[in-house]
Formats: sequence, C-alpha cells, structure tokens
Amino acid sequence: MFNKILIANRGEIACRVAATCKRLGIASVAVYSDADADAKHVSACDEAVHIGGASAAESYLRIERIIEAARATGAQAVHPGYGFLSENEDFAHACEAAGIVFIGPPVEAIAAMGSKAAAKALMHAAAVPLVPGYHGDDQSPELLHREADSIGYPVLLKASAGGGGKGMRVVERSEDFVAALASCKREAASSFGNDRVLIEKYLTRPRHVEVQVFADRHGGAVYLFDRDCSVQRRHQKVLEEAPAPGLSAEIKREMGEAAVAAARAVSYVGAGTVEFIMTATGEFYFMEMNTRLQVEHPVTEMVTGQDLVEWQLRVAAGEPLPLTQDQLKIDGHAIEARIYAEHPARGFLPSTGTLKHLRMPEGVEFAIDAAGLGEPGRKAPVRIDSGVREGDTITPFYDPMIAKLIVHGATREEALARMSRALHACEVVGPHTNVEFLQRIVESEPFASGDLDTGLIERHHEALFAPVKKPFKEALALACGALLTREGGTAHGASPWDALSHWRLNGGYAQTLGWRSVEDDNAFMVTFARDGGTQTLEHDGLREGFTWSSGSGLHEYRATIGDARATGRVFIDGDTFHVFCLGHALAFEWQNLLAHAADAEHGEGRLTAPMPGKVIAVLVEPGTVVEKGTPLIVMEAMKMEHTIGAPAAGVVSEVLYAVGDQVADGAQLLVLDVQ
Ligand code: MV4
Repeated sequence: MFNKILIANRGEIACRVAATCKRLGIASVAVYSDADADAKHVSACDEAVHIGGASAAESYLRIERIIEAARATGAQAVHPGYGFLSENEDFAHACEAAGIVFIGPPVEAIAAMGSKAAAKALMHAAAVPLVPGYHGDDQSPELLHREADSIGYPVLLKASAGGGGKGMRVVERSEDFVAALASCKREAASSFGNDRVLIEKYLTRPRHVEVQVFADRHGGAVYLFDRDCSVQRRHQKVLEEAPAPGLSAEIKREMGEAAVAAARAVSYVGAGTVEFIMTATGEFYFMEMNTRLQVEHPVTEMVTGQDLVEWQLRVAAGEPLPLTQDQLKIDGHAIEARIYAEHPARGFLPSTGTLKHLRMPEGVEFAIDAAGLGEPGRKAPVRIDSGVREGDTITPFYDPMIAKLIVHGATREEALARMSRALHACEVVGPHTNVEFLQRIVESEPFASGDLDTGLIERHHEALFAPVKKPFKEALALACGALLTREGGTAHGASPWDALSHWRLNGGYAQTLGWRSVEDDNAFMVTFARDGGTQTLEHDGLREGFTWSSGSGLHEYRATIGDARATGRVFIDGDTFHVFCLGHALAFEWQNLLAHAADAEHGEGRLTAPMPGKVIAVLVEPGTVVEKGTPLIVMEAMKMEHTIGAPAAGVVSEVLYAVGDQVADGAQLLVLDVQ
C-alpha cells in the first residue's frame, strides 16, 4: 500500500478521499488554487501545494503543476476524484511517465470509452446489449439517412465524441433527418472538434440505471450492484439511489454481469460505472462507461458497507479485489440528494456568496457503513459529504455543490422518510439553495412510489414549482422575538427600546415593527404591545397574545402567538432575520423605521447586483449626474447581459467594482446620492 498520495481535486470529493487516507494511515497531499487557500480540503489533508490561479484552467487542470507537486512531496500515487482531470488520458499518461500511480483505469481503457461509436463496437463484440442503431465508420449522409429509416422513427442522433447530453438531436420523421444531421454535425464539430455521429432508436421515458464495477490487475472483476439516477435536470443528477427500485433479481443480475463484461472488454482496472438506459418494461441497453469514481458512489457504500476509495487504493497498489462477487451483499436502501447553491425558480442559475449560516442534519461525515455490515455498532443512517464549512464562500469558479446528503433505511420507504426529515433540518443562509426543491421531489407522488424516469422533473414542473404554504405566523412571531431580544427587550423585563419606534399606551407601551417578507417582497407592519403582564402582537388586523424566549441552543427561540407555538432558529444577518421552523425556511427583513428615516434624509441609494456575475461595463464614474433609468453598470451572467439602471435621479458618489470583477448576488455595486 502507498505511504502518501496526492489528491488532484477539491471540494467534497477531495475531503472524502482524505478521510479514507486518514483511516488507512496514508498521508495525503492537497493541491489548491488561489481561491482555495483556506478551503476545507486543504485542512483535510496532511500537506498542501499551491498550484495556481482561481480558474480551473489555471490550477486543477494543470497537468504539469500537479505532477510537479506529487514529485516535490514524494506522493507515490495521484487520486483524481471526479471531474477535472479524472478522465483525461493525457493526465493518466503523464502520471505513468513520471513514475506516479494514477488511481484510475489504464490509459487505454479511458481512451476506449472516450468515443461512443468505438465503445459501442467493443460492447457489441462483448455481447453487451445495445440500443438498436448504427455506429459504423461510414458517415455518408445518404447511408446515415437509410440507416435511420430502417431503425424506425423517432431516432436519436448523438455526437460520437459527445457526452453528458451534448450534441444530441431527436429526429421524429424521415423528412426532418437531413436538416437534423447537418445541425448535429455542426454542433459536434464546434463542441468536440469531431463531427462523427451515431444513430439510435429514441427511447421515450427511459430510466437511467447504472452499475458500479470494480476490476483488479489480476483478472478479478465484480459489480457492486446498481443505482438509479433517473431524477435529473438538464443532464445534471439531482437524486440517486441504490439499489434501483422495482427491478427483478434476474434483471439486476443480468445487468451486473453485462457491466462486468463491459469492463472486461476494455481490460478495465479500478472503479468504473457502466450506464444503462432502461425502458419501462425492464429492457436495458449500454449507454456509456464512466472511468472514475462517481459523485453518487456513497449510496453504493451505504448499502454494501464497502469503502470504494479504499478499494481504489488497494487495486491501484496492485492488491486483489477485497471481496468476491459472492461475498458482496446489499443491505437496505440508500438515497442521495445533491444540495446545490442555486436558484431553482430562476432556471437553476448558480447562486454564489458566503455561507453565513450552515447547519446540516445530524449525521456522520463520510460515513461508509450505514447498515453496520462491517462493524456492528457503527451504523450511520445519515451521511453528509461536504467540502465547505460555515463561513466558506461559494464562488463562481467551481461547481456550486454545498453538500451531498445521503440516508439509509431498511427499506426504500424508511430511507425516503429519513431523507425528508433530513432535508427539513438543512439550514443555509447566504446563497440560495435547492433544498426546498429537493423536498418537493422527495415528497412527490411519482418519486415516493418509485415511478422514476428521466422526464420526472419536467413532467411535474408545475407541482414542483407551485408556491408552498409556510408557517408564516409562527415564523413571524419567532422573528419578532429575536428582534426584541436583540434590541434589548427580554421576555419579561423592562427595556429602553431606544432603537425602535414606540409610544406609550395607558401606562403600557406599543411599538411598530416594520417588516418585509423577503420571499414575496411584501412589506407589512406588526404592532407589539405590552400592558402590565400582557403582551400582544397585531398583524393583519388580528391582535393575539404573544410570548417569546431564547432557547438553549445557538440562535434558538421559542414563541407562542394565539394558539400556535413554535420552536425554531433565527439566524440574523444584518437586518435580515432567517427563520427556520417547522421544517421551513422563511426570511424577514426588518425595516428599521428610524434608520430608514435617517437614510432618506441623507438621500442614500444602494444599488445591488441582482445575481452573481461579472461586470462587463461601467458606464458612470463618481460625480456623474444621472436621471432615473440611466444605465450605470452592465453585468454578464449565464452568457446574458443585464443592465443596471439608476432607480432615481441623483449623483454617483462611488463605484465599487471595475470591469472584469466577479460580483456576488446582492453585492452593492455603487453608491448613488439620490436628489
Ligand atoms: C438516449 C435517450 C433516449 N434514447 N438514448 C442523455 C445523456 C446521455 N448519457 C444519453 N442520454 C439519453 N440517451 C436513446 N437511444 C435519452 C437520453 C436522455 C437521458 C438519459 C439518461 C439520463 C437523463 C436523460 C435525460 C434526457 C435524455
């Protein structure tokens, strides 16, 4: 076994690999970019080497710098994680040339699976089932058209060099074929530098079922069962589970054996995933093979009790596979949800910024053995794999995943219930997240009943995005309680209320609290009153009894309002009160009436970025006199331009960003003296 390895990655997967290294007594070396000097993966490793600038091209994709770092630190092997250089033949080759073990398959196996057409030819020879189609060398348009006609419509054109859903065209009718072929070839040439295409029968409502395989250098090859990853949006997986639900033991065995045959056909070594596309009736066909450890590997670990990174290290060090096929078994069911910093309601735009408050459900980080198959007593039904901590920043440079939440249950129903509960316990303040969206899917009928296919999210779009009813009154009571506590009030005591507008009322007093609901931008007033021992809160014309107290935990409060009572956490960020209660997240912005009055006198105008992005033009400078609507700054996000205009007439007093700067969501861009 190795004494020291280098982890050529970042984020949760680098931390995940480091955790196994630590357990096995292997020293680990991190690499990091300018943006990651204080990243969690750096502290998770024993040593760290700086490899360059923030962008991936300047750091995590620099083959020579990484090889140099391995050499300089005496690492005997390199673990590439997923993404970045994990399926890069040149990198695997460079490691080999430098005498460093690449913890992954042989260069030839990566190459063999790099071309879809070549991979399909190899799979055909190995008797692995293929979607009816054409993947030959002859690319003449006439021949391709004839082949499509004989396969029968609809057909799917795929770029042979493509992947991840890029370069695909569905063709419904023979009359449309010529134009679709030309368009597919154009996209393939510009995206992949190769315009070769293949044709397949187009399957409607398919499932994505994949098989985890492992092979060693001694001819051993096994499968660690299946996963269903059908719940995707735009080819990005959202929820994954193991085992794939609703399949007979016979189909699972056939699929497992086909996957092992696929691995053997390319003399595979290490961890690999064979992706199949499956029809509603259980026919499955080879799609592609991923020659790396997958993001969703934890669900397989949770049901097999095996540490797949440990397996990778052992195989790379030349050891035989730890277990035979007969020794592998499945216990229970596991589901993974990918928690992303993104804005589902805004087309899943990535959302950046600092994680001001981050609370994950109670669980064990990087736990392997959920079922306790290996070590009795080490059961961890909730696992959290995360590469960030509270206080860290999600930047635009890398994948905006915050954490993977993985749960285990004796049955799928148990796992589902646990996932639902775990998602309700996630609290994130800072970037927007997909947590609520995940909750909706997990609690939706099709997902709960295991009716999975790749169109699930699109088909149920309306229900998944419909407004949700939230415990508004309870959350408001908690926010008021937190505000009164912060401003010097206590549950029962007298206080000066200096910062609040208030008035006396027959010996008692009352004060008006101005709030804005962040979600729907609705501003409203609440009146808090105390008369003798009686406290009330008036909202929406209704006056109800109100009590509050601080709870024992950090940010914890209790409140009662009328008949309702709630315990929750209120995380205060400036004037924004983020309330987490009864499984929901709500946010209220306190409109400090006195401070607002002062602002208005000084004529301050704050102009903030509507989304994370890059400044591409600054059209004004300090001193520029502007009319209402005058364009001030142009930002670019997701390849679209957004012009930010003056909300009112005034004079620009400060410009806070320059052309080329990356700007976080909500950042103040410039200061305007409103006139
Ligand atoms: C297909 C298909 C239907 N019929 N092939 C998308 C990405 C690539 N890995 C293969 N993909 C598909 N291939 C045939 N013959 C539908 C898809 C597909 C899909 C596959 C798996 C998971 C999600 C998907 C979403 C849309 C389309």
